[in-house]
Amino acid sequence: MDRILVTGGAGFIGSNFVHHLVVRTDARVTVLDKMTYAASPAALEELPADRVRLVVGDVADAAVVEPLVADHDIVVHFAAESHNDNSLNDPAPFVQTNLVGTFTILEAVRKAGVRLHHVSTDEVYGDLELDDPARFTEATPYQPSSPYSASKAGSDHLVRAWVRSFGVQATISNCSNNYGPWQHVEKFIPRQITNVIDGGRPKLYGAGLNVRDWIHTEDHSSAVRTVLERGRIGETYLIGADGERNNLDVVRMILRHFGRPEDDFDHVTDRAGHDLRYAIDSTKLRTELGWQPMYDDFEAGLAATIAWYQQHEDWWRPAKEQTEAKYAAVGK
Ligand code: NAD
Ligand code: TDX
Repeated sequence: MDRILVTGGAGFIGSNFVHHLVVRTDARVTVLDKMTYAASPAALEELPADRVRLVVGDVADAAVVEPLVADHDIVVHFAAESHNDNSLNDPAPFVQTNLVGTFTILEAVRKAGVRLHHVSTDEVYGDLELDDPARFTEATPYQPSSPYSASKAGSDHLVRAWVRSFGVQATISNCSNNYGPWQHVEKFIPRQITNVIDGGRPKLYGAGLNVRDWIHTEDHSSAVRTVLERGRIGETYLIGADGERNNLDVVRMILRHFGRPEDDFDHVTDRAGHDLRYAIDSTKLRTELGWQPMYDDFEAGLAATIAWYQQHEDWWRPAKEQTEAKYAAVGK
């Protein structure tokens, strides 16, 4: 039975992955999480105590990380500061957690000889033009735009260097934009859903023509498990589910779902350095490792996500007011 250490396992995607492991494998899981504003203890409730335990700690703290890593067979590294807008307001925690944290994890797996999977983002590749037929592949050059994506790009480079120079047994995945339950209300889709539930209007940055390649978080989890089980050490796999949509279309879809007029939204100040389009070509993951997404109908996945937010107001309500106050302070 594998002992798997999941960093950031109380966050949006990490907690989904922990549930996925409990249901789909017989692994014993330790979550290492600093429990920042982005963590959801509620997302880990009702998991079997003999399969999952939570250690509260910082991935950049070697005194916590090294003994913990040495006690596991695999580390899956989700922990990160994850929100682009926050990285524009204050980049410091992004450098600390995403770079120093990943460095600390790498040193620990190097010393203990433990397998690592590093979870990263398609944002490391910068952006594409709207009419560019190209999509990102594993060979696309890195060109990150924001402090967040630059810190994730740096973390990927550290992992590759530790593989090549020290023979660390690691894989990397770069995934597109996730949606689904438990995503913080600072992020685009939950922010707009909860604005509409509150009788307010969605807030679209700029013209809203920016394209994101949406994937359900369950599909991200199944892809990471596929890489753990069948991925080749030292390789990178792009994860995506052919879900390109522009932000305006997503806002209109949400408004339609609630029976509100399609133009019942506000244009607000655009994000500085706002990436135009992300698009993933996941052929390598699909053909080499045989992975396929389960959620191929975005509108149905979005409707289920809206229903989840309607049913879990007690979870998101405490974060909503403060999040909106932060946006209002910068005209968003
Ligand atoms: P999230 O912000 O919802 O969760 C991050 C988790 O990490 C939180 O539980 C937080 O408490 C924890 N954390 C933060 N700093 C920590 C530290 N120093 N030590 C220990 N724990 C710490 O993020 P998410 O959206 O679930 O993203 C998880 C990972 O997936 C990140 O590495 C992110 O870059 C990557 N990713 C996210 C997306 C997306 O669309 N959300 C897409 C591709 C890749
Ligand atoms: O209120 C909003 N209005 C708006 O138009 C917000 C919060 C966002 N947007 C736009 C910006 C983006 O074009 O929506 C799009 C999605 O924004 P975010 O949810 O902030 O995601 P993004 O910046 O694309 O990054 C996400 O995907 C890649 C995750 O937050 C990252 O962690 C992941 O790496």
